[in-house]
Amino acid sequence: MKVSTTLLSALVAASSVAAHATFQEFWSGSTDQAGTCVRKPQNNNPVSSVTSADIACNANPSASTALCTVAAGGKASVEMHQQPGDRSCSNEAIGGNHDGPVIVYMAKVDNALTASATSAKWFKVAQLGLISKDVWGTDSLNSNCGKFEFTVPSCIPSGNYLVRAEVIALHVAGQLNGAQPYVSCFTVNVTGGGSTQPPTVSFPGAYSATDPGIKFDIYGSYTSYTVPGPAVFTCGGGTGTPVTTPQQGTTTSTTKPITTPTTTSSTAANTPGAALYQQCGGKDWKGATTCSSGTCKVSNEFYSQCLP
Ligand SMILES: *[C@@H]1O[C@H](CO)[C@@H](O)[C@H](O)[C@H]1NC(C)=O
Ligand SMILES: [Cu+2]
Repeated sequence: MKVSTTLLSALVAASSVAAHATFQEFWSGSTDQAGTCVRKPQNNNPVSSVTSADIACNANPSASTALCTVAAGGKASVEMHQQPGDRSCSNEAIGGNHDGPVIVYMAKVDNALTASATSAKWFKVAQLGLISKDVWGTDSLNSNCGKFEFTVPSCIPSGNYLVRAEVIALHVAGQLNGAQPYVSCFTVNVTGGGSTQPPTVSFPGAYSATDPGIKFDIYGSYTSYTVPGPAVFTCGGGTGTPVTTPQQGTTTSTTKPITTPTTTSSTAANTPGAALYQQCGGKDWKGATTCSSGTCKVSNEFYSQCLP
């Protein structure tokens, strides 16, 4: 069945409301800082485009009033959930078909509580793109109660930083401007650092709408995925790690081991059916194929949706 692009966009937009998500919480090592140092986005919608000002730290987020302390060379985690304040591990961190990379950047600033997101100079500290066939960084979030762990580079100077956490959901990214960025920034103070200034990029600026990792047909045939933006900065690593995640390769050393994501298949096995407006079929779809509400209707080869 052939549907117009406009209709498909409308269907996908309607389908994804319940599956949207926000990075909300922060961990310094194994210490839960909850939402104390987040510039919290107003809602769980994606940023409108990868070239808008909102791509830096989302659209008019609330001010952060505290700094989370992290040690240079130590671990930190950002945590994503679909709904405000809901940290339940039985709910997917980011739902349904919202597959894509997880990326973390940092930017040195004078005062993280007041720093301008669009003036900040960012370097990438971690990323997790395509892990293996049909397994993405977002599946790692869903296997880890929304958490994504990264290492704060040991050589960067002590002081205030913005941490920028991002998921780029790719379920409509085959269309120009179809990629859905979910971005939150956190305000942190790095202690015990060094004296290396990483090379930096700006947001907006680091991404373009036609980057291979932004305009990407997730339903096509591919064996690798190029995470957008610069290489991951590593102390003493010069050029950093390759941006392309090999399909069967190990992930960057900055990410925690991935438990085998079983979320999608277990969803299919354990739930009576997809909710209204959610996906219920399509090529390579592994989730529920029946609807708990509405009727599963084919939109196109790649997408069926529960409609009233
Ligand atoms: C950041 O950490 C340093 C080192 O512990 C400390 O001296 C400084 O006061 C902290 N800055 C803020 C703004 O908390
Ligand atoms: Cu969505």
